[in-house]
Amino acid sequence: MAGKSKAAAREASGEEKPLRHLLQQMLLIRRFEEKAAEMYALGKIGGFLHLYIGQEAVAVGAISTLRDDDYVIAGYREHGHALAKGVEPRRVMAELFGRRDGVSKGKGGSMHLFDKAHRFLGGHAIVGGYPPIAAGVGFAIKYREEDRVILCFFGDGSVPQGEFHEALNLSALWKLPVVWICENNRYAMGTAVERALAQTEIARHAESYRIPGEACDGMDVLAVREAVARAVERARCEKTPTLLEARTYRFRGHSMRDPSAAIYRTKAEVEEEKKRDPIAVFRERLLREEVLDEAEWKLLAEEVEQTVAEAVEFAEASPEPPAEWLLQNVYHEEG
Ligand SMILES: Cc1ncc(C[n+]2csc(CCOP(=O)(O)OP(=O)(O)O)c2C)c(N)n1
Ligand SMILES: [Mg+2]
Repeated sequence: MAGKSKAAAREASGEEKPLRHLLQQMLLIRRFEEKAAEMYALGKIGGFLHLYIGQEAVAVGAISTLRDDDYVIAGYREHGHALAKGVEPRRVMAELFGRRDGVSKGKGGSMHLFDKAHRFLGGHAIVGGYPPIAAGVGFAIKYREEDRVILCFFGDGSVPQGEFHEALNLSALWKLPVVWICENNRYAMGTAVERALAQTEIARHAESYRIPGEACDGMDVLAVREAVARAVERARCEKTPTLLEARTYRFRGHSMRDPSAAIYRTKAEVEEEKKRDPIAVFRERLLREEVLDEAEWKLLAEEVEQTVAEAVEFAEASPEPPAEWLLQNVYHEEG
């Protein structure tokens, strides 16, 4: 096809994960979270629940560049990152339900997903609190002379925080294989970036640490993938960290407790941003470029629905954690 894009050509050559897989992963995250919202409303999920809806292209595009033995660390809006890293949807749903088969044995909940087997290092609730952990993981990788990398995802709300800058500085100074990925969705709860940052072009904070910095369209899964692939290569081969800024938007409230009729942004703004829906845009593109047809889309969507339904069934059937588990794994224990 004369009209086929470079992306379709690369898929045909088998160089990269199929484009359809990226679409399916984004859709899985979307449907998984819509279902989680429903379960929250029914009272089956307690505590906080921060949905990633609108931002799916960032986690999916970025994590598609990794090897299985690479690491990911993220904040509290991390269901999407966990699913993209290969954590089983049913074990994530069971965690949201607070059940014993959840990834964190039902003791973590939505903000504390953790799965050692998939090198998924959380799920962290403290804004700006975990970039130092990412730097530490980068240090361990280097110390052990491995060639793995860690992707550290955080919101624009981490950028004004001190620990973030300390971690960035050390990663540059010690040449650590960390890729810093800021998901700039323009707000930290109700605070717009312009009210929190003196330098609102977040990628330019890299200049202070003399590392590469780059902004990309966080609503375009392929743009994210390309920017992250370059950064991962640099981290793996040269141990050079990069600061990436993925410009994105969350379609829902800050958390399930934040009314969607929020006063810090207008309805018109949200509606405008929804036109850039990363899933709808990518689906249209794949149809147009004949990477996918309507029948394949239907099949893909059905598979996703089934996975989500099965995740809920699994979570419902999983028992509550026993009371004796309360004090276990509070400090590090093997097993
Ligand atoms: C150190 C700290 N201060 C305040 C909070 C309360 N808090 C929770 S989420 C949030 C906003 C963070 O926004 P951002 O980093 O942009 O992430 P987003 O929610 O947009 O994904 C704040 C201030 C917190 N969790 N940790
Ligand atoms: Mg934000």
